Amino acid sequence: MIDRRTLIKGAGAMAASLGPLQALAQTVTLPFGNGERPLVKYPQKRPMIAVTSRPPHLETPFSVFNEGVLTPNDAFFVRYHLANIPFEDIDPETYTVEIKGLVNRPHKLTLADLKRLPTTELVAVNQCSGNSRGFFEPRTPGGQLGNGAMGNARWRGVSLKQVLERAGVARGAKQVTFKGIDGPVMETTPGFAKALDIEHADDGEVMLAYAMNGHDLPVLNGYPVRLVVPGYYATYWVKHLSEITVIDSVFDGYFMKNAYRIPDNDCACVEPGTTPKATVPINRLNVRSFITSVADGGKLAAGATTLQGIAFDGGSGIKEVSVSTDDGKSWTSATLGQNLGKYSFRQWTLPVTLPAGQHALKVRAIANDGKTQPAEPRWNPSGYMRNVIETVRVAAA
Ligand SMILES: Nc1nc2c(c(=O)[nH]1)N[C@H]1C(S)=C(S)[C@@H](COP(=O)(O)O)O[C@H]1N2
Ligand SMILES: [Mo]
Repeated sequence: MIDRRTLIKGAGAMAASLGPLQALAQTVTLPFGNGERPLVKYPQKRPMIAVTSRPPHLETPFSVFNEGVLTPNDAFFVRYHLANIPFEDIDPETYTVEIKGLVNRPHKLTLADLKRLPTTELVAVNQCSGNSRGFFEPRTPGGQLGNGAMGNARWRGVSLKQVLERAGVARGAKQVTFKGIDGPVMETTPGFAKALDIEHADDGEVMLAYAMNGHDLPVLNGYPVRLVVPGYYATYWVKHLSEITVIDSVFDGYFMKNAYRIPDNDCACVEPGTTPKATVPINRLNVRSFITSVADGGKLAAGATTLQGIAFDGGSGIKEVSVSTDDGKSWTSATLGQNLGKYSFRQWTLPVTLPAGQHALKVRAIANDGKTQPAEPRWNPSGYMRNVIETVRVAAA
């Protein structure tokens, strides 16, 4: 059960902390130009890498991804677009999600109503479209993120299909839009709303999640309920979900029509510095893999060592992970860890022997749909969807 007093206290502390940040003395340096970032402490979070403070935008320190295949709630990254986030108004007893528009029975669901509906659960990666943007060359505008704007959690809630069925979708439905309680500070700024095609919304996997890794969602990750869109970029995972609207057209809100769009081609890329001719809304995650057991520029003991990391894609699942310890000249298959489902991080390990000296380690994943990672980085004007084969330079001594 929700401890209401704890929450209200948490929300109050949250509101207070949204003023001046509680900056810690430590900083981290991400491996690109102007990469120095302060570590900050927010309620319910361990020290996190600060990207911006108003609204809060926090990146997960990368070493967290080596701790386990699920990202702990207190280390999960945070991103908001608009600065008016009424945390202090969130009361689990009065909170509602409204379902309206082209439905036969428009109504509001309380959190208790939602929790009475059949439960669904899955593990899925929530990754920001701009994760790793800081590595783009030439640079693109937006948060200059390292690789920590992603996380993998076990989500529990109610399928959107269930909620739509109970409301009774009327004829002519084309899309479903989603809005949270946060909004712009100035009325002229567009609100944050997203849309999915009705078939996608009704696929039985898109979820109204009220739990994450067995606990309530942290306030900053969308308490008390958020949308989970497995396999899709985080921009669709609307937090503090409060309005679901079925519409008979393609939604033309700013965050669908103008922002979060990618070049309309197979690579979602264009010649660096150029503008795409046509764009589409960003959608499925591409395949990525990382070494997590040692950081770029790190040190290892010479001799036998076991490399470890993660791989994931947009929902076909990981078929194979290969590792190179000689800058891409030769590759060896890694051992895959437990399969937590096709939307989850998949852990991998590989024992290697590294003689004393400098080594360029690389990791590459192949997904079940046959897609793999490019050897050269791809570019688009928004700095989205980086998935180049990553290189980690280490010194063995
Ligand atoms: N209500 C609300 N939901 C939102 C956003 C937002 O600004 N407001 N940003 C989206 C984007 S772009 C990202 S990357 C994810 C981040 O989810 P997280 O903060 O739980 O990590 O939330 C998504 N959902
Ligand atoms: Mo994002």
